Amino acid sequence: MSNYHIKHLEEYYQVYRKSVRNPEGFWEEIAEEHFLWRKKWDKVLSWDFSKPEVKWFEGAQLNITENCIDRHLATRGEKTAILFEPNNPDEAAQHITYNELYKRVNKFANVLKVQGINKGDRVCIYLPMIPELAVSVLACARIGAIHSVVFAGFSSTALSTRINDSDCKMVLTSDGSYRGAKTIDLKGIVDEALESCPGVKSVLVAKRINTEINMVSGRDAWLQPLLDNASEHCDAELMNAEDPLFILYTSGSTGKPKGMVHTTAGYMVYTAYTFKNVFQYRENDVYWCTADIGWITGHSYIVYGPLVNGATSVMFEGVPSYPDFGRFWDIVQKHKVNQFYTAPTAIRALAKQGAELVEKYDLSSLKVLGSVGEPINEEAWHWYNDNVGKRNSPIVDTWWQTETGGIMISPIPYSTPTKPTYATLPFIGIQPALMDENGDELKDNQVEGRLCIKYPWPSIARTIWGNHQRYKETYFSAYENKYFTGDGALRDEVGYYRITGRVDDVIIVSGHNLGTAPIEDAVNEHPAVAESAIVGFPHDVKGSALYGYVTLKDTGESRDQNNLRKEINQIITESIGPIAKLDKIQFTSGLPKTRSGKIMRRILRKIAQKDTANLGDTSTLLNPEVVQEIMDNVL
Ligand code: 7RM
Repeated sequence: MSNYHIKHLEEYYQVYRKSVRNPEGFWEEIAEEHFLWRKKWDKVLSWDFSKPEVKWFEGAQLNITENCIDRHLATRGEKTAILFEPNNPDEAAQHITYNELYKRVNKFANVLKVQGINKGDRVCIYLPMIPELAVSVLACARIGAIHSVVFAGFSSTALSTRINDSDCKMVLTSDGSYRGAKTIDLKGIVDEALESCPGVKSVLVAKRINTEINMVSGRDAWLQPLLDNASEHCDAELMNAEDPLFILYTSGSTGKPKGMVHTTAGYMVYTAYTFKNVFQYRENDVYWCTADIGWITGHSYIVYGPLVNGATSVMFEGVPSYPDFGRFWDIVQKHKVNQFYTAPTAIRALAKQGAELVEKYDLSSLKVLGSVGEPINEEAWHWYNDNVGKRNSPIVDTWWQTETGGIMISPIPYSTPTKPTYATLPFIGIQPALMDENGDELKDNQVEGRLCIKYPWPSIARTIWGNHQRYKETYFSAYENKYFTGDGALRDEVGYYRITGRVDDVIIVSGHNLGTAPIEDAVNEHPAVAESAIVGFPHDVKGSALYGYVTLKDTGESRDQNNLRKEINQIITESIGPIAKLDKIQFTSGLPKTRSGKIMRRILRKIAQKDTANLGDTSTLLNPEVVQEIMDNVL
């Protein structure tokens, strides 16, 4: 028996040691027992970080959709694969069984084929969180087309840049989308984008909001009639282990977005194995990840990881605030969700609304709570633990990246004792290293440095689409023979990791290296504070000084801002020390965020440094309007 399902801490340590002593033997055993291969591999791993080149399970042949769907039909055909919860709570949820998913994916795959899509072609998917999104992702994988999902909140410019970068031949979209009480004209955005995308030959349109839209003849077609005419069977294309499965764009700190390329076999093995263990998924559990499939979290932990394990995965179309801020808990109660996975930004937004909205619902089905996307600050961690988990469901703070494909540092719930704000221990097979300023590895515990990974894992992105040189420079050039994550981290006395944020967030004040996360934690302890972001700005004496942007809770009372400033600095002094006091505190109605909920400290830093000539592209932000407000009131 391999170690597919880890159930206690000693087992974790034992399996971890095995995975590090003999990575190839370890992953070979996992791969052997839990997946459907058309042909086994000739070689488990070959790698060279100096090129860089990584290959897993070379020589193997498979199709990931046979692992996600076909092989479950005999035992789980009538089990719900995707549980679709619509934006409007009065619309019925859809329980899409594995049998139905098989038919829908195969029909869709046949439509793609008829439309001239072949193995290796790129297909851009610009769809809201409706079943067609998951189905189309799998349909591409069925025929070996490379999907490039673009989050359907991105603008037409962002969309056309991504379509052109990877030469997509086709775009899949819908007439529009629901977002809370609003509708969004997705097809209009696609039309605008395609004015500058000559390579796109066809657009297939799903009906969702039933509005009149413009259809370009010879290019656009409604999806449903094509599906109605398609056969329910489509042979799965035989894919090589290292054939690309998808491209997913992630923004860099400079330059155009990077199309991270993930390949087939390693990605499948790693997302499936992490899903099983990090969420301790058991047959008949209902698992819900609130991310959008437009992000890596949705790819790996709504679609592929859960389905490879034969799980029931909830897919939610709406937003946490509609019809009110109790919606998440309403869904947990309604579908008896067992594992719930969300982002710190959502937790903070819900915490701001108070605990009453949580208490109305029965959340007793919950067994595991997940967090991803940003460092989870101490206050949010406790709020989540106390009010959602009732101190009864372990929180898995999962650190990973688009580039890593799967979860890299995380507790294993019910095994690893958790610690607020710590992602805790490396997952099985992951070999982290903390590096100092001179490029040397810090080997002890109780150190802080830049986080690297020393050894390949199966789901590492293999390249940046069309730009291998940039891939090498971004990830493999800072430290010899190591993958550099771009994050800072500290390791405590027992070897637990805490991610302190992107390293460009590290601020050196009077020679002291300060991570922003712990200071933000202190600021957020103030009862009137909802959220905060801290950046550095140049200072004559200290080199850098700290600038805090703070949003307040909507408590109705107006407070004297100077008193608030004093109180906030008093808390910082008590919890970190006077060195970390903020020189400037600006109160603002919101913080600029990416559409996946990460605070854009880069913009805040430029404003604090009065360097606003070069703010870069703010159009892809969730709330570009706050940028002007913040600039107008800068201190
Ligand atoms: C999964 C995802 C990656 C960046 C990463 C970090 C930050 C993600 C955590 C986190 C602290 C976490 N992919 N990050 N998870 N920081 N604790 N648990 O978010 O490509 O969109 O972002 O997100 O800075 O480098 S991503």
